[in-house]
This record gives sequence, C-alpha cells and structure tokens, in this order.
Amino acid sequence: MTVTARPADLTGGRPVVPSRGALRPLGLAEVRITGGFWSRRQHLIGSATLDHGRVWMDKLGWTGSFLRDGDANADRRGREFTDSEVYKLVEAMSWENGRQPTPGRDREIAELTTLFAGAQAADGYLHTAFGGPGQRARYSDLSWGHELYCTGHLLQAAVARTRTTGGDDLLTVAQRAADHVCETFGPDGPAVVCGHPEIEPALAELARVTSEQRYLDQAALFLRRRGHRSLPPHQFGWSYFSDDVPIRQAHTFRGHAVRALYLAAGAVDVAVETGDDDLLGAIIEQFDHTLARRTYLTGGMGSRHEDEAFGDDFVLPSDRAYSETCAGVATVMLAWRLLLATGRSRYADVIERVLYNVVATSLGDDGRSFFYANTLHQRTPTAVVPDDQEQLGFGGGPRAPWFEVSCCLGNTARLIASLSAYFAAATDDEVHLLQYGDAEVRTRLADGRPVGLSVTTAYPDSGGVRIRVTETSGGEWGVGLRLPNWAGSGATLTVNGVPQPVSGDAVGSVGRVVVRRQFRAGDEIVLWLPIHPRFTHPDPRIDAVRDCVAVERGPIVLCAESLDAQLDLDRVRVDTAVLPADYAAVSPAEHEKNPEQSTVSVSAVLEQTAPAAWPYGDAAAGGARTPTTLRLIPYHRWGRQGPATMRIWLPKT
Ligand code: FUB
Ligand code: ZN
Repeated sequence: MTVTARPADLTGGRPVVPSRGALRPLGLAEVRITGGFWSRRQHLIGSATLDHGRVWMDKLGWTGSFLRDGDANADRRGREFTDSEVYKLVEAMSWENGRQPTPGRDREIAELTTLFAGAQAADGYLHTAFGGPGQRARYSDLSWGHELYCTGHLLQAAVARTRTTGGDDLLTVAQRAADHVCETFGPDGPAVVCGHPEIEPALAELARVTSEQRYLDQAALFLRRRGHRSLPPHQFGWSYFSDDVPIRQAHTFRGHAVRALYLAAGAVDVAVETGDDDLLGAIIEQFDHTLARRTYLTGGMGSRHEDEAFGDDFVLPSDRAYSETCAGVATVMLAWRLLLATGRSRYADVIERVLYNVVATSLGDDGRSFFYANTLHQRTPTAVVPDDQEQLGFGGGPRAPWFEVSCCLGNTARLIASLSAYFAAATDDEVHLLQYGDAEVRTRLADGRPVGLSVTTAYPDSGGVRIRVTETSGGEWGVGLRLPNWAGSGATLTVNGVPQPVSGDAVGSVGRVVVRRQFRAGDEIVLWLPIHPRFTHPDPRIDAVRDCVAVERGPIVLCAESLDAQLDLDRVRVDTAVLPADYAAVSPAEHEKNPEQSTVSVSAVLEQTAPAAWPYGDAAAGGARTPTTLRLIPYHRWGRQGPATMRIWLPKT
C-alpha cells in the first residue's frame, strides 16, 4: 500500500476518507453524475424513494418510537432494528442534500435530528427498544438486540451530514452515543461484541471525521474481541455472527452475509488507519476466496435463505439465491475501501458488477418498491404487490413497497445518493475514472493545480467513453481509465484522435491505462470497450448450473424473462455454437427514448417434456426440440412488466 498521510477533511461529501492509501477519494463536491443510467436512479431516490421511506416509517411508528422519551414503551412497534432504518434514511437524505441541496430536505434532517436528541439518555445511550420502563435492560441481548448496530447507523448518518454540510446537532448526538459506547465497552468493559457488526466501520469513520483516536481504538477493540465465541450458542452457530474464529484466522467470509461484509469493511478501516498490513492482507484473502467460490454471477452474495448466509464453497443455486440487496451494498462498501487502500481495479470491477446487477435490480421503476432477495431463477410468475401492502418477515418474493424488515431500501438509497463519489479517485498527480457515466470531475492535484474532466457516454448501452479536459493549468498530469476485466484485451484508446497502446506495459496487471501528458483544455480521450454480448460459463464445481451458460453484455448480466409464463423457460436450451447478438427490434428512436431496453438474442431450442409421475428414469430425459430465438433482457429489468418467470443460467443444447 502506498502510504500518503493526509489530514482529515470534513466536507466534500466523501463516504469514506482514509488517511492513507493508494487512491484519494473524491467527493460529491468534486464529481457530479450529469446524465445516463445512474443519473436516472439518483433522480428517483431524490424524488420518490426518500419520501416513500419516510411515509412508511411514520405510518408504522418507527419514527414515532423516538418520541416517547423514556415513557412506557411496551407498545413500541417494529423489530429491534427499526431505529437503524430511520438513521439510514437520514444518511441517504444527507447525501442527497449534499448532491442537490433543498431547504425542505435540510429542515427534515434537522427535525429528525431533534427527535433523536430528545430520545437520547443523559449518558448518551440511544435506542428506542431497550432500557426504558417496561423494556428489556440495555445490552441484555447482544446477539439479537442490534443496539450497537443501530448506534453504528446513527454515526454513519452523522458522518454523511457532517461531510455534506459541516457538523451540526446530529454530530453532537452521534458523538454522545459514541462516547457512551467507548465508556461502556472500552478496555475495562466486558469482552463482548454486538451480534450484528456495523459499529466498527461507523466508529472508524467517526474517528476520521472528528480526529478522536478513542473511536478508532474502540473499533479496533471490537474487532479483537470478535471470534472468541462471546455470544451465546445459537442454532445458526457462531459463524453466523462471524464470532467463530478471530478475524485474522479466517480464510473466507461465512455466516450472515451482511454481518460478515460490514465487519470486513470495518476491519479494512482499522487496518488502514493503524498501518496493520496483516489485518488488511487477511481481509483481502477472505474476499478473494469469497469472490472465487461464494459469489453469484451478478456479484450477489448469500445463498441460504434460512439464515441469510453464505453457503459452502460453490453452493450457488440460482433458484435459491438469496443475494440480499444489503449484501450487495455491503460488498460495495468493502470493495471501495480495498480499492482506495490498494488501487487494484479489480475492486472497481466488483463494484460495477454489483451496482448494475444487484442494486439496480432491486430498485423498482417507481422508486417505491424493491427486491429484498435477488433470485437468479424465478420458477413461478411473481405476484404483484399492492402499493400499501407490507411483506411480513424478510427475504424472497417480488419487489414490494415495504417489508417488515426494510433494511434494503435505506441501504440502496444511501448508496445511490452518494454514488458520484465512487466514480473517480485521485493519486497525487492523476485522476482515475473508476465507473463510467456522464459526469463532471473537478478537483485539485496534490500540488494544488486545478484540473477538470467532462465525461460523455451512453455506457453501458455503448462501450464508447469520451473524456474532455475542461480545466488544466500546465505541467504534466495523468488521467487513469479503468479497463474492466470483462473487456479482456479488446479496449482501444485515442488521444486527440491518435491511437494509443492499451496493452502490455501501458496496462500491466492493474486493469487500467493512464494517459499522462501536459494536457490542454479541450484535449479529448476516447476509450472504446468491446461491449458486444458474450457467453459466460460457470466453474463446473457450481453443480447447480453445471452445463449451463449465461449471457453478459459489458457489465450487464442478461436473463430470459417470460411474461405470464407463455414460454416455459425451464424447457429452453441454448445453442452456444451461434454467438449471441444484439437484438435489433428496437428502433434507434425507441432506443433513444428508453436506452435500457437494449436486448440480446440467442439461438435456442424448446424441448418437449412429457408429464411424468416420477421425475427420474433409466434413460436421459428430453423430447423433440423446436428451434427458436430467445430474446434476453438485462437482468436488472426483469419483473417490471407484470408477473413473470425468469432465469439467468440456461442449459446448453
Ligand atoms: O438484522 C438487520 C438487517 O436485517 C440485516 O443486515 C439484514 O440481513 C436483515 O436481516
Ligand atoms: Zn437488506
């Protein structure tokens, strides 16, 4: 890791601000998404999702829980972690307000902050389900109580608010809560951990915002205490809580996916701030293992519904994919930290995969519904959930306006609202573009020189990315461009129309090309990525999809969707001798209106199946085959036109 110590900065809208690392993050103030795929979703979050979340949280009494201030709370409604949903909503509102300030949103954040402050005990403790009259005692249920988890989300909301508008009362509430945590669980406190990690990355980030060493020390202490089975035995095992082995001794992520990923994110924060390269190396190893053996093609993680957990290596069944949206968001959190620490483009590839294929899939077109679990194979047509219906419990099922466990909505909102911060980062004298979309970048190099870039592209529909230098003040500097792993060696590059090498030493093993020169305003770099559709084959050890094939186009995973199940997708086989092709039925004008409609076609057969009383036999099954052309759509678009079946992996002929 390059070690560049940097002073903490409070504003600028960066979700994560490590004091050292290979890349320096740029914030909402330096990178603006100006159009395209993610701009449409940012608009949706700001215009619909945040208000939708607020309406439901008011209706269900989750915001009201903060009002009772020590009165009998026996009628408090919702699960133990509903406070966290209100905090996550405030975090998302803060990023959105940083992206596009509005007085109304600002007032709303202030009003909710007043609610939180009113519910906070004199010693800083703040949780609406514990410690009040008629309630369970504070910290009496560390496995399931989520008290420190909720505190973590309060801290992250305050970090977002502080980094977008400067410190205010929310930071005061958060610091009082964090001080309470340090006093209760400090070096002389009980050697216990919260069943749901989250306090760890939150304390580390609060330390970065406030320069308070004790918060970082407390995060490190919680990490050291985990893995010693301090939580009571449970049917899911200690691994569910990542409390089975000390964090440095583990070789993979395991147990509850969101818990494991949040914990790893906190571990990277602590490793980076304390210069603990062993700890950093341990997390890199665990993530590598998890990506190689426990991750869906979509980038989704978690294949077990019962405990929302990772399965064993290669246990990745499509029709039982859990792939919780929150696990996708947590993967982005972790990959982003590792990208900043190491500079490895591989992590930006992971972020891209998860964004397009998990996060974008979850969010409904109206911004008011979402998938909790993101299956890769829907066998029966999905139901349509009425706007006012809450899904009880959690997990699978269609996009729904609300779940009893509604963790995913706030996570999606806070990530998308802050997404421009994940588009670019800098070294001392280079600006690196990490995600592609219409964007404006304006920042200063380490020596203070102002630089600016304007990016225009139809990505991910098209592979062309045009970058214009809008500001420069002399001297050499560099523009780094990520070369996604899926692009292989097919990328091409021109600078002011002159072709440049995009291979060998120009790229190395890091997955990026850097154009260095004495730029002049108006200079133009054009990158072409080979975005045509391609077949993707699974590792044969993923038994559930052995002999199947998927189709990807650039960063997008495609799927077959059958509206009203008119086409029985379980009888389709794909002929891989014929390459997949862009489907031309959409006219250029239509495509302009809705670019996300682009589809791909593959040659296939439809196989006859006879009804059988026993689905096994002494001869290979399979009847007559009728040739057909199968049209595939981006996976993130499935389930939007009505009840449908769907599958990503298709058997080969
Ligand atoms: O327990 C809080 C959140 O609810 C978890 O992160 C999600 O997996 C869901 O169970
Ligand atoms: Zn969730």
